[in-house]
Amino acid sequence: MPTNNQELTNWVAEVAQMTQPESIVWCDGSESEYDGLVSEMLGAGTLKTLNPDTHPNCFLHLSDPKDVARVEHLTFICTQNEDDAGQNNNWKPVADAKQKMNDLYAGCMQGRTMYVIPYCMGPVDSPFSRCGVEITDSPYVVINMKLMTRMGTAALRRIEAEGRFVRGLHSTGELDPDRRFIMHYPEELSIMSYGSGYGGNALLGKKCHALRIASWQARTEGWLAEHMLILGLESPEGETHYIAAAFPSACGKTNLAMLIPPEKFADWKIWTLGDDIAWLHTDDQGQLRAINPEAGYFGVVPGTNQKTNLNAYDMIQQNTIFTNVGTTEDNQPWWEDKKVGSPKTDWKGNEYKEGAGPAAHPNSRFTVSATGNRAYSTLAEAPQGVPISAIVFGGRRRELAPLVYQAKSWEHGVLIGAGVASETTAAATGEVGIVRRDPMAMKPFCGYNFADYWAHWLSFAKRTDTLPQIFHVNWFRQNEAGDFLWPGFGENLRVLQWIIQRCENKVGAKETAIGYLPEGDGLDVADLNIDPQVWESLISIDDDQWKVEMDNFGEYLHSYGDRLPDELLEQYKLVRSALG
Ligand code: GTP
Ligand code: SPV
Ligand code: MN
Repeated sequence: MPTNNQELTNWVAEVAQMTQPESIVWCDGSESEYDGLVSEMLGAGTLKTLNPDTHPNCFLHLSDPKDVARVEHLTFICTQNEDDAGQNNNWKPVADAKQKMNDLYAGCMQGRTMYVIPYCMGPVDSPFSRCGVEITDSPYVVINMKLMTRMGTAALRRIEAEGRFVRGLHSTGELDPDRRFIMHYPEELSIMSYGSGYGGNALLGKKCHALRIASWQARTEGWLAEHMLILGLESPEGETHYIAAAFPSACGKTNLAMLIPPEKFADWKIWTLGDDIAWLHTDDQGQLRAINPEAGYFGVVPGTNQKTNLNAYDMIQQNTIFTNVGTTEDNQPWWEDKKVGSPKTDWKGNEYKEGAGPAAHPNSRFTVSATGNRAYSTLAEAPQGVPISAIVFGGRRRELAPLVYQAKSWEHGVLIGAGVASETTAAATGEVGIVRRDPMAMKPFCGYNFADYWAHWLSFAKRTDTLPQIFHVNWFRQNEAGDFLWPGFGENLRVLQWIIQRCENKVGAKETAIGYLPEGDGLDVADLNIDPQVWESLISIDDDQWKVEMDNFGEYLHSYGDRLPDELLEQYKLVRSALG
């Protein structure tokens, strides 16, 4: 065995005995290993080459049509006490869950290769990074992990030095939704996944490790693991502020993290640190700092075009794995709102027929190394991370939530985060467009009881008095015809500028029951020609609607019973009574 770590050696042997693979491959993370796996998959037909002239080194993978998104109803947190998982999670007793999974795993890799993938979430030389090992029988998982994480020999050396790692076992199984589970055992830092090859269910370093398991670890160790992008906003004077923002799945994180400023602000610059996950800690000066545990992007394809996200559009012209998009006549990838070309085949590999559904699945994805992004920040690899000036929560709300507002304090900001609600999207199976509560955009990803999680967030006020300001944004207000009221994308820069100006006390705001909102020309939109009435509706609140919202939110909070922190309830009462 190519490691001196006895625990890892034993575990690999145990898993092999249970799953009976034909062979075992220890992944070193090299380019040649990646190329070899790609060739094998091309030979097996599980990967197809895209047009090498227009899209060099790009490949298409089509999933089983019943395996195209996260499956929240089949995802479990397994703890000794049910209350530790909380009502925000599905729970199973540890022993029952293991029994179920071991039954599924018995002999499941017969005739297949078992890959052992050591990986590091975060820069390999950062004290804030954490390692894991994923065992899988899917070469698709290996090539995606190669692009998404620091994977291979360097990670294995760190595991050997540290002597600890998160264990993740994955098998594609039969892709039968009735034999599909994603189990987490936070008390022993392990994950078991069976029956899905889709991103969040199968790339165990991502949501399973870097959010569900890491959030648990973070609570015990005094840091935060969040569903957040990290960006740097550089002013024309060359000053950069870092912002971390949590929006639910398919609600705009990748797009914001790669934003290109509109012409009027062409001398401003956005740098991408991360597009999905942030690990936050306070340094010895009390400054909150963030690292991105990932090294690549698993991004939503539909909607990506030269106007909405030129950085992403250009990035995915080469060295990219596309999952579940359509193709054009000349074998280029195609998706809805690409604005160039037209589809010949759809995401099921059939001939595209107009009116018979989209060519690309609404949750089709690109996988690409972060180094392909021309706006990738040089500090994305910094072991100490970047200092965070502002934390932003957001959701997809066609009504109610204004374009932007600011919390009155850290504690009030935690209440705002806990109050996030958003319309469901195609990132998870189930109905789309239903508003549901999604605190801190972590409903599907918090590995423990939300009441304890909010208490953990609140506890940061006692660690330091230099915490970031907290904001809430909503890019998705619509009129009755379903048109977006705010242009979004690049124009979101204006909101980021307001946020930083508020952090520096450089612009006034109007105080309302829910927080501070823009006033006058404090948020610069004069040249956007937004109807004044529409603008007013974007930066004001409807007290009656908000009373209903807060009453619903209050019921939700109370459903957490005695574990709910008193401080959160106090904050809630302040806002509710201010609404009258
Ligand atoms: P996950 O990877 O699932 O966590 O998603 P995400 O939060 O990174 O979302 P992403 O940036 O991929 O955006 C999801 C969808 O929302 C895409 O189809 C985007 O085109 C669209 N979108 C992003 N930003 C905006 C915006 O400012 N306005 C509007 N109208 N749509 C947006
Ligand atoms: C999300 O659903 O929030 C994603 C994609 O970022 S997945 O990796 O599938 O979770
Ligand atoms: Mn996500």
